[in-house]
Amino acid sequence: MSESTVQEGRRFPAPEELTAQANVGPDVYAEAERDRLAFWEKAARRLSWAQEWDQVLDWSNPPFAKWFVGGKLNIAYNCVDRHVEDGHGEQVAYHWEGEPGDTRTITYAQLKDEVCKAANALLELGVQAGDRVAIYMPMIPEAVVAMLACARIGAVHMVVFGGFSADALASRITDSGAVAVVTADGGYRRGAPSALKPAVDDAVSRTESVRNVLVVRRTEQDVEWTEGRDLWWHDVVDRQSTEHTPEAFDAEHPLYIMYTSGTTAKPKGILHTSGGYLTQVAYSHWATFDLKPDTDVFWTSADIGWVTGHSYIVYGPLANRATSIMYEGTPETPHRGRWFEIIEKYRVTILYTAPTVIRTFMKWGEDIPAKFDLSSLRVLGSVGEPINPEAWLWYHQNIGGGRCPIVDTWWQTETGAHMINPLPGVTDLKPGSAQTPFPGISAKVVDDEGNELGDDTTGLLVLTEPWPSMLRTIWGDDDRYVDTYWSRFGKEVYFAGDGAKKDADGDVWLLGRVDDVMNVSGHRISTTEVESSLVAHPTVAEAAVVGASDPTTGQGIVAFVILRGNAEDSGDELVQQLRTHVARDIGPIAKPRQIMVVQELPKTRSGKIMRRLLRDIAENRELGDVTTLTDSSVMNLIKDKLPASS
Ligand code: 6R9
Repeated sequence: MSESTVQEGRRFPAPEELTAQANVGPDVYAEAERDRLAFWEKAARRLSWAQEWDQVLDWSNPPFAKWFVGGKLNIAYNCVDRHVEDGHGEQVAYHWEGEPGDTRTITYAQLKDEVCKAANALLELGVQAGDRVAIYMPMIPEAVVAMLACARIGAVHMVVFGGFSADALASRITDSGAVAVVTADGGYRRGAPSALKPAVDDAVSRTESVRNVLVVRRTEQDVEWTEGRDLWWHDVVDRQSTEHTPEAFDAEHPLYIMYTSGTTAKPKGILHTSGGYLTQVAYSHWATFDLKPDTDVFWTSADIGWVTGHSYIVYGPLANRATSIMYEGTPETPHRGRWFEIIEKYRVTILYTAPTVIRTFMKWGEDIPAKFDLSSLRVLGSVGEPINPEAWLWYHQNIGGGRCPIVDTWWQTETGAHMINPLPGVTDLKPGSAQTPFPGISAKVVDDEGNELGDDTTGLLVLTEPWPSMLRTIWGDDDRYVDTYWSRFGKEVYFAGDGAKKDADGDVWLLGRVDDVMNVSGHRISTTEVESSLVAHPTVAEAAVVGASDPTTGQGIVAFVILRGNAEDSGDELVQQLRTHVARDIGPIAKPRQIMVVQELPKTRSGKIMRRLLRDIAENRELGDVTTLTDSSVMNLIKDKLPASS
């Protein structure tokens, strides 16, 4: 590797050619500072409104915000129809690449027809504005069509990542009260068809609200069929009219629910609404990536089951009339150069991915990207966790050819859109730092009392002003919304749950979660959720889970379990059983990397498990302060159980 250490103060200035033509210049910060609401109002005017708002922001009842009060718009019309009306119907919306190598090209005109047909189909099934629709799909175009069809008729979509288990799907269906599920027989993963329909059958059988299951045929696997409930997408959608007149909905009409892990075992249904959400995702997509709709080919590598997919595969890019790539499968199928092949084939200009992927590419070696022509790339993005300077430099050099700015974007499911990130034609980049609050966003680093910190002092990240794409509540649980995000420092300060520091230049460095939420490959998983799953296994009495740093996935899940008195410790066999159990319960991404069977867990006198010590063990460190333990000998007991290698 050419560079292995980051030199203090090393900067990467914005490339001159980019600066000269950038969508936004340095003045944008001052403009937003002068009048934050006028700034967001101008951003909202980039959309097409059926009725203009009377008030930009109503913050009279914090933390319950209303943006663009009185305004009306249709989200799908903004993402699709208006581009067709403007004469861009022939422009490609998505170059879709299936994992086995099949491809589809979908223009804006075609997308409009498909969305209208799907909207008509949902209406025929009795889905009404405000109803929730679960979407459990592989990365195929119908997933986007289903989302937009919901938005078009004012139904609230609730996408569940296809890698989640039947249990996870069932609890989300129950919590949201979904009336329909859109799914597929399966999708392709790692070179083989992977079924989805069985999980839907299992989940729906345990819920009350679902009337219909709409199934896209993708893998042609055999599926079980429940007459009267299950319908093939091609039977119901294909025969519909391509005409559907979009109705304008209130700016605060709910658009979607996305579940995310919190500090308790019960995931939170983050609710996003329409006008403010689309305003900020569209504006941020245009500004952060310097998106030029006529020439760029944009690729967000996420799954649409995550917020990154919602905001930057679907809503942002479509609102900006981007041409995007959508890829179904994994980076190593059928070979480790697959992504680079896609970049070369479609002349991708902007790539948005996660540090965990970059680190995987690093592991595989720089000779793989070197075999492909990546010269079309001009801007690179990162999201999901802090990008270590090492990975930043590798990304910059080996994928960006040393010429592409990297925008490291800090944001959350809750924030809906980018919140802290450099702008490619403006900011002198600093590897490892997300740097600057987005124009119109106010972020601070504070101590436990809420006092602002600077000069490299570690504290908590807070957002001090509401923003258009903020979550509006937790579905069905306003109290939890207030408690989780808006109570630590009062009702007008958003507590993000991330540790951070500001350096002497005022640049923000994100330091990971401060709560019991792990970040595995950029995915949030709660320690409590995994603990609950382990304890639900008949052999386990007690479990403690920590996120230990992992060179590839950021954090890896390490579990410590105490067995029930009558359970036999069969060693490896039991550990494998437990790992599989968690994977089945929550999803493969929650499968612990390591499980250690122990006699005791380290606890404070008040009975709180000392995760810090367990993390020391999991990361092979010297133990920290053990003085608050009830019994410090338990740590020796645990250490005795460690594999000899560590
Ligand atoms: C978009 C997304 C949110 C959590 C967030 C933080 C971490 C995301 C980051 C980052 C440092 C970045 N995170 N982006 N940390 N730098 N650029 O990932 O949403 O799945 O809700 O996760 O991810 O800890 O609080 P979500």
